[in-house]
Amino acid sequence: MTATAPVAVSDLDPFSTDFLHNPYPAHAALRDAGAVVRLERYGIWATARHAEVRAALHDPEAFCSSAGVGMADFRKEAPWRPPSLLLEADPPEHTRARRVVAGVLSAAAMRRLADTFEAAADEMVAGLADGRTFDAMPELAVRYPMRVFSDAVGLPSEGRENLLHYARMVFNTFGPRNELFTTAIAENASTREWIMDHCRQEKLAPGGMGAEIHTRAAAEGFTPDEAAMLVRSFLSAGIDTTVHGLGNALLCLAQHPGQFALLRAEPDRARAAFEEVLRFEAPVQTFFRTTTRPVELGGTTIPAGEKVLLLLAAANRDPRQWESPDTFDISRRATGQVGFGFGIHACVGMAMARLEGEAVLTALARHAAGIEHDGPPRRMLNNTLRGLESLPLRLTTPS
Ligand code: OVM
Repeated sequence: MTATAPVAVSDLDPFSTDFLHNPYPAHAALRDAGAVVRLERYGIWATARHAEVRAALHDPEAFCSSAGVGMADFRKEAPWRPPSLLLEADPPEHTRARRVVAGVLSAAAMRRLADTFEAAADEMVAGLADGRTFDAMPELAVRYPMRVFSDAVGLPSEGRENLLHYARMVFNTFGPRNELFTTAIAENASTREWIMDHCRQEKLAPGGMGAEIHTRAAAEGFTPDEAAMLVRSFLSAGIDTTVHGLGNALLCLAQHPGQFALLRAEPDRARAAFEEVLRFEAPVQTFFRTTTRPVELGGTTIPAGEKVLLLLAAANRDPRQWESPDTFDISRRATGQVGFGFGIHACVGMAMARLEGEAVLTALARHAAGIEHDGPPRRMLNNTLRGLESLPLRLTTPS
């Protein structure tokens, strides 16, 4: 091309209350505005299309993570906590950290956890499937990962609620310094202390995944403090993501009874159904990258040192990629959804997340004849996570 194409601009704020309540119409507007859009309000770039989100995630050299994967640019402002050795790192450092954590979350490790995870889901769902009304957020979507994940990591029973407070804070801090961000970091000194304290080897039960991180990290040459930082990644990313994955699954199934009927008829669909939930209502909506050099994306050249917002949840509904993207359809092939990201930073815990999703959906298919709302769901607003605070449900029983 001889002439430079004009840059698409938008005044949308992807972190405003309205946007967070219902992002989907604005996602469509951003996708249609251009492959890459300049968000004037923040002086950043954004892409809401599947091909460009994937392309950026596929090129970690040009779209780096070490300057932070939120809006803040670590090259210009001090991060609010020491950067993650995993999430906020580039190769070759990232590669070493990833090797340690991936070893702990291997397919073999998941096979060892499967029976326990399935039994816990079965027991928990059976206890709720008696026709009474319950709030599915605290009583299932929160309770299940709080038990199985924390047990697997080897955390003590006392103080586990700190995991929820901490994750909510971490995911809010990927956004701009809006009210969600500032409130999140304001009064959480004791939560941060509890988390950092429980990253230490002495606090983690022998045989658990946390202890195994310490063993594997030492073998890779990491210091005990660095090993603790890798456990911090577990405690940051392991709970709230699955809480809202499960909550969003329950919401989708309550709102699409025909789809739950399909799942109930064939419980083997549980894994595919959970993947479709992650496509349709991605718990992690966005991540940022930072350009390391001038780089072309979707026909636009983004200069070096720029923040680029990747709207994962918008890519998951891009009609250029998906047929009837706004239809929740557990029969579709949702593989290729980018709710777990893509490339070298793709969710390292995704096998565990899928195990949890499959276990809970299988238990629902087994124990419930129907999933019915019993009051309006209430949204939890977060700069990064999409999920609910409250979800009043009733599980009807097979007659
Ligand atoms: C980390 C971390 C924190 C939040 C999310 C995440 C989705 C990772 O501390 O490494 O991945």
